[in-house]
Amino acid sequence: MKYRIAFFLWVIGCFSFAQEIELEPNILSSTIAIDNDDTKDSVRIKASHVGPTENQYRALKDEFIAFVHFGPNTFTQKEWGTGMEDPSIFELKNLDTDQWCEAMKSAGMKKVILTVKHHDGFVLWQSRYTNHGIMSTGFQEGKGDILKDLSESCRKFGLKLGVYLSPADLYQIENPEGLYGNLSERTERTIPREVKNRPFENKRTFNFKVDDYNEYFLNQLFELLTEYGPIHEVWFDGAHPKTKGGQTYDYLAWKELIRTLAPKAVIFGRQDIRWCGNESGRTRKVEWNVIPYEEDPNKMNRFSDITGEEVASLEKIYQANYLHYQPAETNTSIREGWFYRNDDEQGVRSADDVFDIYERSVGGNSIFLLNIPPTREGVFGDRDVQALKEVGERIASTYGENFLENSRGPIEVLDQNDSNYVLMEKGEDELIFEWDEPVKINRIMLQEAIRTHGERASGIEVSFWNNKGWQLVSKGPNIGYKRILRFGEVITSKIKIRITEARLFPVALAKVGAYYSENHPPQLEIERNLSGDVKIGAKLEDFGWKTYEQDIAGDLNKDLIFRYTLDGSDPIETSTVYEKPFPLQFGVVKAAAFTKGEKGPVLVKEFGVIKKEWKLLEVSSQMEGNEAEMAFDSNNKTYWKSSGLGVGQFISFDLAQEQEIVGFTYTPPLKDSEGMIEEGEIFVSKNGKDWELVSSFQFGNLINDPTLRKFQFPAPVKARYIKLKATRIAGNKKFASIAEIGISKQP
Ligand code: FUL
Repeated sequence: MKYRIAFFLWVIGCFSFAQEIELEPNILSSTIAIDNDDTKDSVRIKASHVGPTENQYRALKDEFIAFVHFGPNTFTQKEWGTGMEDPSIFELKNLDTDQWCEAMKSAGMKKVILTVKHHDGFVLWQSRYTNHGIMSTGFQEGKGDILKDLSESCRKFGLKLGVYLSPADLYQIENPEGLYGNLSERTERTIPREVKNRPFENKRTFNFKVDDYNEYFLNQLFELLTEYGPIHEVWFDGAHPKTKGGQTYDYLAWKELIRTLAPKAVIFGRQDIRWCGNESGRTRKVEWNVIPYEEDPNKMNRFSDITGEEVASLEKIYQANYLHYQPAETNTSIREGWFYRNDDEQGVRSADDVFDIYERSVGGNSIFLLNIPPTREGVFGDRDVQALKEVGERIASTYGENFLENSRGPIEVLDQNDSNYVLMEKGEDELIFEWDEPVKINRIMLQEAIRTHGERASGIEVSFWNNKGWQLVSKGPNIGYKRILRFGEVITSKIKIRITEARLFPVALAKVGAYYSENHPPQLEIERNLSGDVKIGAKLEDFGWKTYEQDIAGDLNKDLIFRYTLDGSDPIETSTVYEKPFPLQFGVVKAAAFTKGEKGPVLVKEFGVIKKEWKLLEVSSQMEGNEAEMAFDSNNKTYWKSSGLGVGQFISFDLAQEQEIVGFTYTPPLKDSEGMIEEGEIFVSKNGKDWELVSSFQFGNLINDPTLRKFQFPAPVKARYIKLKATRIAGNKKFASIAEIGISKQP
């Protein structure tokens, strides 16, 4: 029953006022309308009374879930199909959905969403309503059903199941009898449409006034939601490679069907769950899940993507007509691409990277949806399986032990019951936890009681007791479902959590945890730019698809320090700390990463003379986009490539001044094995005209190991001009190429 409550609001400045609004205390609504006479303060109060539905809450609690993109694209190695693919290209011979589930379970995932139909329109289940799918392939003589196998494996492994059913449908657009945009009338239709000899066990029927494509879509939804066990998420993608005939979607009819047949399912891309706005796994710095709407989202038929950084700040919600609870799903792929292509060129994210995204997304008030695309053999690839396993181990080893459980602190936030909470009033906004023995921690996790009090905290601080006083270790912008704060390791016997600001007090804290994440010093990368400045950093993984910011040396491991030497000795605990790029004429840099008590591998890098003033003298030939200057631009990724046949090709350049040199280095292009110089000759000159052969050289195994090679001259020589001529190309390939050439001097 509703009753009136008075909220006494303290407004910035020194006056207060009271306002009465009708809200049910502690029974939240997932949508609240803003009225004409609402003020900024009453809007803030309303925003603090918007909370998740039971389904949304369960979806949030799943935290880490899987996406599986599988279909004709897996075989054509494309990201988007055309809809014109012959189903026989889907040459699946074996399928092991148990292996998928085992790998997902090992990562700690709770749900899996399969692309039962991607934009190409090919279906992975035995639909009664199309032949464009698994039924027209050789897989199990056309009798196979990937969703059925997956649903059985999910039951076996205790995973929830979801379906991605693409509204865009190229097969239905392109084929002459296709239903998409065929300009058919909206008439009364009964769902499911009967199909001879294919009765449904579920006898429910629905009547909707819809056109052909919407009927097709509803019929397929009916199959998916009644014949594969409980479905926990229905994923509607917003992308459309093509549209036709002004086709619209009767989402309100789809929704009625879903709510009836899958009462536990959340709907993605419509009002239940929203896209995070990118595909790279990035979570906004502040993610509020109370979203401003112009219209009532419960009645809307069309939803636009919510993108940009500021989507639900106070300024935005003050302008809303409706406030609606809608958590974000942070989505990305473990591979470079949503579909599997191959194992040699397609990169796989490291466990470090996935764990970083996990902590930011789950610990940033959102759900983490990670895609793992199966191979053409119907399994998850080895590298993917390994990364998932490592991530699971990392999550379990970090979050498996909550040090606060052995502390003295309020039981309401320490027990396993998320209905218990501590109310933190303004002015009484601190919680203190104490241990008998000091503990070592570098993560704090906080959760608000969003089901009863919504998301309110808008400023949090964590401090630890350093035996003299309180020392601040971390701040956060909000909490909501969950906030994970990461900081450098502290050893302490007391911590304090403070709510510094809130959209409304009291803030209800449901859970607090303190954890330790074991970090290992990473491998390093040392680079020098054209001007001679040396930069040392953690080696970024070679993942070239939609990365956001790989953060191995940042937030993920706040204790990381890089130390280096320039005298040839190995870096130790007291060596120079790397703080910013430093100039180096030439010489050897040795560096290693240190975290508390551990030293990473030592990286040694030798630099020749600075190339800033070098000039090209002559080149035998060059390809457009692979010009000769790229051979000495201090960038390994760009390279010179001849346009003429490799043997006999040469490049010569001016070092800007005469100097004594002792050798040279050759780096072949990393990703182009076309012109690796296996044998050649080096000449020097003092005037750029008369050349003297210094030596011939030879490098082996370049194609398999395309890394820097070093050549020492028989004796030091004085030179201003250098010429390198290729006399043999690795693998007898066509051209000659150089990613980087360096000139060495006597240290
Ligand atoms: C996008 C699609 O176009 C991609 O192929 C993929 O399915 C991704 C999850 O959503 O909109």
